[in-house]
Amino acid sequence: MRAVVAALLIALSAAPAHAASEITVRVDPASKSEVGRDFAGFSYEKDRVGARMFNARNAGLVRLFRLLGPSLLRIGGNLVDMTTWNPDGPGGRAEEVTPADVRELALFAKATGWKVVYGINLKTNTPEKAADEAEVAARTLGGDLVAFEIGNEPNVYVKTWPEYEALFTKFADAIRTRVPGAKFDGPGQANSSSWAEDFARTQKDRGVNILSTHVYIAKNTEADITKMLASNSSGRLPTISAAMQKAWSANGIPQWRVTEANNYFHGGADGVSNVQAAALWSLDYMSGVAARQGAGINFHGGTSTQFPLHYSPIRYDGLNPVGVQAVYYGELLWKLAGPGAYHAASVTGADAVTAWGIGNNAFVNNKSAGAVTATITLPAKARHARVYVLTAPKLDSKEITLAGSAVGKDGKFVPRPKTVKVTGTTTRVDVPAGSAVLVVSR
Ligand code: BDP
Repeated sequence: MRAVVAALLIALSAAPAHAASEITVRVDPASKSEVGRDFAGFSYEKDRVGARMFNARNAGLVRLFRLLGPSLLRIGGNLVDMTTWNPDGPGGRAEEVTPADVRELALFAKATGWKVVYGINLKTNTPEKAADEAEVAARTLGGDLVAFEIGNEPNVYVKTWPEYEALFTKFADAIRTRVPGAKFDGPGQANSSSWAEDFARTQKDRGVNILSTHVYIAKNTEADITKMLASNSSGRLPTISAAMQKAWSANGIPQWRVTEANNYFHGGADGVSNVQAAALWSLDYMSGVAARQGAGINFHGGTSTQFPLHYSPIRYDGLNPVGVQAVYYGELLWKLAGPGAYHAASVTGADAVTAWGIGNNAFVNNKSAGAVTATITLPAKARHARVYVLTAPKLDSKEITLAGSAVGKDGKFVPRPKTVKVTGTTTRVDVPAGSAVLVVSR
């Protein structure tokens, strides 16, 4: 597979345009999972709350969130365990969070329609301070608070499950005394699901509403377009998704979710994490999680004081958005199809092409070097379909458009999807090389 993709990528850089090859896509009418409105979300570092990145007056950012949402904003990251709670501080300082900062976040949630998973420091905190912050967050965010998350990727600094269970219980118990009925997500391990089953079994009756994990492909020293495009069918992502599905379904937790993810950790790599190939990668990743009945992915982004976040869906200059990039386009194409039932699909006639359906809509993700013409069988009959093409001149290009439109830093998006005929359940669409197509039927 990897060799095939590599060969195709080499061919792409030199290839003259040749005739599209014919492929067949059959979307399975049966479905085991529902894709909700909040499937494609974001994850940000906690220090952005004190820095006031999230405020309802940040008009461009509000619009960029609204275009993708309403969805779920998870606040956490490495910085959650370096940010302290100051109940008496004036606010507006990145290193601490105050009640006034939480108020700004709550107004941002209202303005965008997004809900919040609120991370609380575990590594350098006390249960009492955690509970104090949780009480203010619960009161201020109200119904927009989905869950508390305690610490970030605790398997990085806590060695064993029993040690973590004791620590989590101490913090969660303290929070429960101040916030009766508090909801939690966890265990949110980095690139592992080894505690998921224990966590689900022991916490299922203790307010856990999201069984969570974080999955990146690998460290950014490994960043590579060919490997990135192959990572959804081999490696960590499929293995961890399968384990999460198992732990979730065996224990009756309301949902399992990848609460933080992106392609390569340590901020990703320029030229890999933020180019067209990353948009196509993010689509396959979302499809893989939905196929395993996952409730969604929070793609990590924004800015960090640790390293530049090349993979960020939105690009920033300080606190202000200056544009969107690859993963945002992947999330936007995904969002244009839903919500609805997830359908697997079979593809014949091409190697590096994947496909799936949401509702009576179909995705064809062509990672190959050649254009294809796909004859698609939808789950149900329709008459017409709008066709959204997510494309760029090359797989390593940043010049991405969706249905002929870029997304502006102010959220301006003027898609011009083409209309095609659907005969019964069948339609035909052209999918350029290195592009994804969404067919929205009517
Ligand atoms: C994750 C951390 C996040 C980092 C990211 C990265 O939670 O804070 O920004 O890795 O290394 O593990 O890119």
